Parts: sequence; structure tokens; C-alpha cells
Amino acid sequence: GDVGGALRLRGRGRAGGHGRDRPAHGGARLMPILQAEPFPLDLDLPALGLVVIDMQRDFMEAGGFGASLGNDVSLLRAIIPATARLIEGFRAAGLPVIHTRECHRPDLSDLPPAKRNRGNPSLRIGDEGPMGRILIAGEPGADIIPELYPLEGETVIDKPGKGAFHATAFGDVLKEKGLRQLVFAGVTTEVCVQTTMREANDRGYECILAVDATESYFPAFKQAAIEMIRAQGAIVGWTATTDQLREAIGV
Ligand code: TIU
Repeated sequence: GDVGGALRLRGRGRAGGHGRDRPAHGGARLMPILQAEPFPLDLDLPALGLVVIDMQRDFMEAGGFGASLGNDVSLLRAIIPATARLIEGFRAAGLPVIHTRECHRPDLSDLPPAKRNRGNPSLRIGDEGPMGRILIAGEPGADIIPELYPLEGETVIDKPGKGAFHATAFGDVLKEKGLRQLVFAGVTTEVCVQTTMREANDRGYECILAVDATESYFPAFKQAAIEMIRAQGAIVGWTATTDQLREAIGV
């Protein structure tokens, strides 16, 4: 039944509900309201998917790309339980989960020199590290952490950029799945997550950032990203917690 308002019918107070507002199979409603910020959002469950960005060992574990840039990777591990609950919730609701991995071809043909040479990392992309070659497809470090590993049949997008649309099939996959609303989780908030959200927002998707399932190496950057995304009347998108999202999708 209705819990805390999240599953309230749209247009409550009007006579009856109709069409997609009706509960399906006596279960969760197809258009529940997500208690998001900066204001509630009507979800369209058949068009809702979860995008988990780059939860890879290279960003989350010692000896990977994140650490090579001088970051404290332990900060990122705090979001693993919430992210697991979010993924599990989408799976339980029968909604699609799409995973991305930032990585490059072994021959580096999709790695612009400007990206490889950026900054002064201790290990560059393509160099041999303790988890294999840094950010190279097929290497242990480029794979998703075991706690959040994709299920057989879930889409995994390997992407050479920070955004998921650049040089990938991501946009085609979203269209093929009929998605129109995207929940984003993953790392890091202000780099790959925010870039992908902005690209999706420009392509007409309604985007929601799961605030406790995303993290940055810089807490101030995470907070700033959250605030700039939902400012100006959700200029880039909405924000919500894992609990709010799970309630809205009826799990
Ligand atoms: N360095 C950093 O914060 N992030 C990245 O390089 N990639 C992603 O965010 N995935």
C-alpha cells in the first residue's frame, strides 16, 4: 500500500486515477512520486533505469588509477553498501541496471595523448600496475568491484571518456530500452557522474543523482556538484537518497 506519500497517486483529490496511474498487478504503481530535491518528481517506472558509473577497482582500490593521481581511495568505499542496496532495489523491481567502466583499448588507440599525459600521475593510463595495466579493458583493475558486480545480462558500457555517451553505444542502449528517466550512482560525483548526467540532461533525459551512492575524492566537490545539479529548478536534474528511491520504486 501507500507508504509515506512516495506511492501516492498523481493528482490525488481529482476523481479517481486512470491509465498508468493505476497500480499494476495490485503491486507498485507505475507512476509513483519520488520525494526528490529540489521538488518531487513523477517517476515513469517503465522508462526508469539505473546507471552505475565506474565502480571499478582502479578508482576504489589501492594501486589503481585514482591512487596514482594522489587520491585517498578509501573515501570512496563508504558508498558501497548504499550503492549495493540501490542496485538490489532496481533488480528487485525488475528495472534495468546499466554499468559503465572507464577504460581504454590495450593498443591505446582510443586514448588521446592529452588524456594520457595529463597531470603528473605516478602511473599513466596503460602502464603496468599492481592490478594490471591502468584503466585498460580486460585488466583486473578496470573491472567492477566484486561487491557491485553486474549480473549476467546487465549492460556494461566501456567508455574511453569521462562522459558515457562519447564513443560508446550508451545512447543507443538507452533508446533501445525505452528509457526516459535515469538514476545515477557511482564515482566520482563531479567527474564521470556529473559529466554523464549533463550529457543525458541535454539529450532529454530526466536525471536523478543518488546522493548516498556517489562519492568524490573531494567532499567539497561532491557537495558542490549536488547543489549545482539541483539549483535553478533542477537545471541538470534532481537528487534523492537510496531510501527515497527504493520507496518510490516499491521495494
Ligand atoms: N579522477 C576522477 O575523479 N575521476 C575519474 O577520472 N573518472 C571517473 O570519475 N570515473
